[in-house]
Amino acid sequence: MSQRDPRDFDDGIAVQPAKPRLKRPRRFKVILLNDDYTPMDFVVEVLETIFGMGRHKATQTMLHVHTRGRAVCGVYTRDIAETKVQQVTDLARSRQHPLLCTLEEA
Ligand code: TYC
Repeated sequence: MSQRDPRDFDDGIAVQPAKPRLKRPRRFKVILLNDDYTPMDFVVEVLETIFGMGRHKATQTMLHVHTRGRAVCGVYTRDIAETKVQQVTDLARSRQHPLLCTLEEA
């Protein structure tokens, strides 16, 4: 005798599909600010080592900050963005440069 497959019978109960429970994580821009004292080659080094840019993109981004005042270096989830800001700040201070880096929600 064939078995009653429970998937074929809802016994009159209306079944509401579950709502998707995961929201997209908030994203944060990491922004580098211009100043008059930090050497250009140090900024290029930061963009290469902390933001994974190649030499050409790092140089273009540094020059954008130098001429326009600021640039977005990358967009990340909050923890990663905060870590990038801390890494930039720690490296700059260790070399005694006043370079500023900050976060903005994307
Ligand atoms: N303005 C700096 C100079 O003339 C260079 C610089 C570029 C500094 C980008 C900070 O985020 C910066 N040496």
